[in-house]
Amino acid sequence: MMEQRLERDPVYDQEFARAIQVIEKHNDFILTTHINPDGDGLGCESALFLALTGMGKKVTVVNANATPALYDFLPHRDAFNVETRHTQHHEVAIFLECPDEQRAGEVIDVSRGASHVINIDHHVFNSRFGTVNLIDPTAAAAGEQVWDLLGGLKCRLDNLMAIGIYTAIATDTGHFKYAGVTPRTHRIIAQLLELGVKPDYMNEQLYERVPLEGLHLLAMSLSWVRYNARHNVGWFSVTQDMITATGAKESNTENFVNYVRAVKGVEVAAFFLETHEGKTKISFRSRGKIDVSIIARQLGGGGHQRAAGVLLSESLESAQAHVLAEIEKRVNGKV
Ligand SMILES: [Mn+2]
Repeated sequence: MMEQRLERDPVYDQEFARAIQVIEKHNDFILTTHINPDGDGLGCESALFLALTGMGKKVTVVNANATPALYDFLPHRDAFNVETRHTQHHEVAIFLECPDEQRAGEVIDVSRGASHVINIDHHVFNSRFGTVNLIDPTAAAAGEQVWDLLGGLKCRLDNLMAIGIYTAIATDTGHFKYAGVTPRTHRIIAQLLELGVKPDYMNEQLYERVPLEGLHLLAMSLSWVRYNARHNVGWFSVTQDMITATGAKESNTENFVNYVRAVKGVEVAAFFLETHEGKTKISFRSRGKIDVSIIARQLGGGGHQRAAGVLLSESLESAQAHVLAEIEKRVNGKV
């Protein structure tokens, strides 16, 4: 499979200028990101919250799910509300990393919840549901786009905003290792360091606060890794029984899948989490040849070429059977 050719939206600069105008002219904002929020969406929310409130604006942050404990160091995460449906109207809604409005859950009704909708995303496929659409698949993280936006606004950039943006970029790039990383990424990181962000502090917050229960869960689940006959697809699962046995949390499984992608010869890794609601959450990782976002989208999820996911309303066994068959078809060239 060919690498997707990534291009910035040709009208990006005009849309960027419109976004600045809309933000400067209005005072009442709501921010949201996709369901099961990650470091990119949450880091952007943290930085934007600080920037906009610093400009004297009223800012409400609402996500469909709670902030994972991993991100409890983010400045102003206490301002992140969890609501299934927010009914209050705001002048401007800013969506972070949502290829379509449904990815945010049903938090905001796009047609009624706000007069202006600013859609900031770096996915290749985006439905352009905003009244302003900042779509840039050449950005390694939405954090790069938000950093540009903050630069265009009349606001003072500070260390706390820089922590949010650093978190966004670091987590979306596997700590500056993935193919999406560009000279621009490192130029932005240089600016964040100039604002006082400490790389060792960020590393400790993001990767060195693993709860012991989480480590036990990792060990238990990794002992059950399976591979296909060609050894180019690897998968494993976490069941509710394993979570009970170890005392870990579902959120501790974030990034488990990367351990299997790291195995020599593995092109696609899949991780299946049996959720407490009896659903199955699947994370896909690819080494690059296979576009796992296609597999995820076909199942109703989304993501990027090398990292994607989906939540299925079916049991672990049932999900594994057909998802693995789908991966096998893609990897071994039957499609
Ligand atoms: Mn992202």
